[in-house]
Amino acid sequence: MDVPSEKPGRAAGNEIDRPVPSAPSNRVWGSDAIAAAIRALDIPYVALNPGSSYRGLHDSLVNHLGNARPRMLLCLHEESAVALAHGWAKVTGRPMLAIVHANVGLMHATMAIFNAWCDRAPVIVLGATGALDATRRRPWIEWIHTARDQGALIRNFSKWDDQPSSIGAVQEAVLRANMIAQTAPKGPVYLNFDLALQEDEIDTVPAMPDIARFAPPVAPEPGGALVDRAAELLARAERPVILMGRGSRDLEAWRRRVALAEATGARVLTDRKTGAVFPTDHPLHAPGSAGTELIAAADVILSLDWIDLAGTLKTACRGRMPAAKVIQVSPDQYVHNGWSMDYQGLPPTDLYLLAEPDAALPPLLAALEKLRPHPAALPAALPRRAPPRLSALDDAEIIEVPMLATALKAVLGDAPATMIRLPLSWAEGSWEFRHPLDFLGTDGGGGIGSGPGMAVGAALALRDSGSARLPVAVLGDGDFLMGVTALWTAVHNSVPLLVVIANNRSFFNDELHQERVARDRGRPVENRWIGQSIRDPDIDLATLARGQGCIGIGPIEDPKKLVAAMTEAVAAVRAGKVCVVDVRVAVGYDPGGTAGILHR
Ligand SMILES: Cc1ncc(C[n+]2csc(CCOP(=O)(O)OP(=O)(O)O)c2C)c(N)n1
Ligand SMILES: [Mg+2]
Repeated sequence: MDVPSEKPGRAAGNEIDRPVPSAPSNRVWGSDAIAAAIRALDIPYVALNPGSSYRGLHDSLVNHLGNARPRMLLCLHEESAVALAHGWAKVTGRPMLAIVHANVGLMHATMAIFNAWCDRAPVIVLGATGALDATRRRPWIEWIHTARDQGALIRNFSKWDDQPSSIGAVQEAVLRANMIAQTAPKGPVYLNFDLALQEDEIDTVPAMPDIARFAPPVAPEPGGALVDRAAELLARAERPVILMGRGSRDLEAWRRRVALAEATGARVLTDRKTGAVFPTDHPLHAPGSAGTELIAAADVILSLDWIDLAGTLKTACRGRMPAAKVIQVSPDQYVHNGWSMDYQGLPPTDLYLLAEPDAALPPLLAALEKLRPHPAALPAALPRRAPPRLSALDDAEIIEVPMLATALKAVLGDAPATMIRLPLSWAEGSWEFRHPLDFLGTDGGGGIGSGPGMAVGAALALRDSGSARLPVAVLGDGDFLMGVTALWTAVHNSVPLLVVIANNRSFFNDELHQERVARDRGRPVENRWIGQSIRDPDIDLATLARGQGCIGIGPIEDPKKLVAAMTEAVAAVRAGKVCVVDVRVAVGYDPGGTAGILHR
């Protein structure tokens, strides 16, 4: 039996899981070359759950590279590993690595890959297969974990996959994966390494080509007559509306979006499916509840990669074609395929800039400035909703979801926070977004269970960037319970994170669906909770958190105790801890809320 000569463990600071150094040797294996190719990407972490199909690569990452750049983030489920990488990408815009075992590991990872695909998030997933050469396969296990075409499992919702069959081909595949994942529309890619290729001894680890010569392309700026025409339409518009959809976390891009709105005087709608792209307290920002009316009355609609433009227009215009001229700015069509309908309906488009909005704004702004050198006069802000006042917590019997915002705000004041995730039950207007990192959007693919993993990945990226922002994820109890073990990875790696659970003890979204069906069919609506409610026994979520080394607070049921609970939690996170606050909330959704506008 191998006995480690030194206890595995924690060194100072972030340097944990440090391996005992290997004795000097000239012997190298294929997986050392694969690890060296991965190292060239200079990605700090690889989130993984182990498996024998990549035991060669695992050894190389630990013993050849010394578990540094990339350093392993052990996850307790493959879905969390990919969700971690997705959360990281939401903050940085760049890919993290995830490794999943042959067949079964990839199968566990599929929903998270689908979420990344729908969210247009770059993630590099690595995996393995038992030797494709059948004479080299160990009996049983390597046969069940070998598939002729493993990438087929996820090909319909990933941008590219490969199974390179030589070390030279591995180098090229790693470089190509890095480029494709980061070329808009961004998305997940998958590389599958043959076990024999990993485990064969080789003479030397070949040098990698200069990575700078294989950088992802810079997003092209559109130009010419199309941009001029778009600027003319916007300059002449009397009732323009901008639908601000997908956008980066870049502050300059944020300022340009504000400048565009102010140059045109357009009302701006935002969507909670995407991260913060426009200040929600700007006088031009319109609440989602005003969306239908604004869109129906608009004469020009500018969509900046708005998710589901066709659905939004259809709902607002009650099934009719919009009277407004529609300008679409989006590169999304490049990844539409025949399997996934996440491309949504086909929107009527009068002018199409097949470009990333962040790249289209500089030329569009320049063209607008020539036509309209002075910004439009700002109209009065539309009426907005606000979270309940702090005093409401003293009078209430039961905690309503908007009170979570009230209590958090009371504790945080103006200190910066990143709302990594907000639950389905979150009411619009509860929290203002004034910076691109104030909110990171949702899961992308509507896959419940991604919340905890994405929260850990995003919190890690915030920690590593030296951000003073408090990382906060407000999760539904259903979402939390499906992905809860992701939190162990945060504790093990000392990633501060606050998780507040809007615990209605139900998969409540679906209670509403059952209610609707029962109503339509004249059946008893009071049965809507059966097969939906998570009670008898009620789950003690704080205990699940404590069991993994987090600080667990709750269940909090009394509104008067909410501020004290949040105060304790925020202090714990500021001291570097992972803290979970289980808040038992009233069932119910905000009618105008959730997806921001028009979607349910
Ligand atoms: C993987 C997965 N399973 C099931 C669903 C269907 N679904 C959508 S919302 C939801 C309920 C989520 O519960 P919770 O996170 O507690 O939020 P709540 O609706 O209670 O506010 C479910 C089950 C889904 N979207 N994804
Ligand atoms: Mg719930």
